[in-house]
Amino acid sequence: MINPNNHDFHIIGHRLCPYVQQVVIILKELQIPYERTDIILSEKPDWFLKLSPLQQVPVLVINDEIILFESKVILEFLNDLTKNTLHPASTIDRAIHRSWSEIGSKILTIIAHIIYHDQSKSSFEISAQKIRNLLTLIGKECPEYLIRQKSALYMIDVIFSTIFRYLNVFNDATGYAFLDQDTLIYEWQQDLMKNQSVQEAVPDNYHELLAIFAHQQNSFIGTQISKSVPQKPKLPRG
Ligand SMILES: N[C@@H](CCC(=O)N[C@@H](CS)C(=O)NCC(=O)O)C(=O)O
Repeated sequence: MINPNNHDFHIIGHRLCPYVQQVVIILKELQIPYERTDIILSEKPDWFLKLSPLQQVPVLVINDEIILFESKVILEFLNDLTKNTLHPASTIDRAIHRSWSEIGSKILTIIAHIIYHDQSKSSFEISAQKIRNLLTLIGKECPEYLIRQKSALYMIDVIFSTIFRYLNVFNDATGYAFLDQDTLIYEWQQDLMKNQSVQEAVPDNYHELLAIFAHQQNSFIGTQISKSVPQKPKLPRG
């Protein structure tokens, strides 16, 4: 069994990537020491192209020799290291938990569509409505104990915290209500975003960086987020 305190963990990421955030949140939650290197996705360095089989982040490098890729695999590895503390205890609950986490993966795919492809307000709204519908479904069908406040973060919390971070920015920029207040999901969002590991998984200027990144994709949301950032910053490409 790998003891994280006796091994070097090095995460290769990108400042905004939600999948990288998930790994970083778990590393922080579990107090596993790690080193982090962020790359620019549009200018991937040669060492990264050689290292990452799918040329995507996150990649976890252990002891400069073992390469793990795909966020779910890395998260499950970290969970195994810590004796399954990121999932509920019973087998059936774990399966239910994983099923609902897949809705989170689906929402992240729609968010990527919004950032990269939705060029008009109407196409943004079609995608936003799909997210709203999925969140409403979770509020109705997902067992409450999976998302009610618990003593520690579960994997499902980690996945959804990265979603809620985006939705907060999208809401500020467009006024679109992805969630209704006074609902369980709304409370869940509020609780998760207060979490220190969730807050620290992105740079302090996340909002500005996301504005620049999304603007570079020529999408509707990019323009809206740029307008909502108080001062147009001059920051490096990301
Ligand atoms: N299924 C992958 C998805 C990771 C992913 O999409 N990463 C994006 C950044 S958020 C990436 O590296 N994209 C490569 C690129 O934009 O060239 C995982 O879960 O690790």
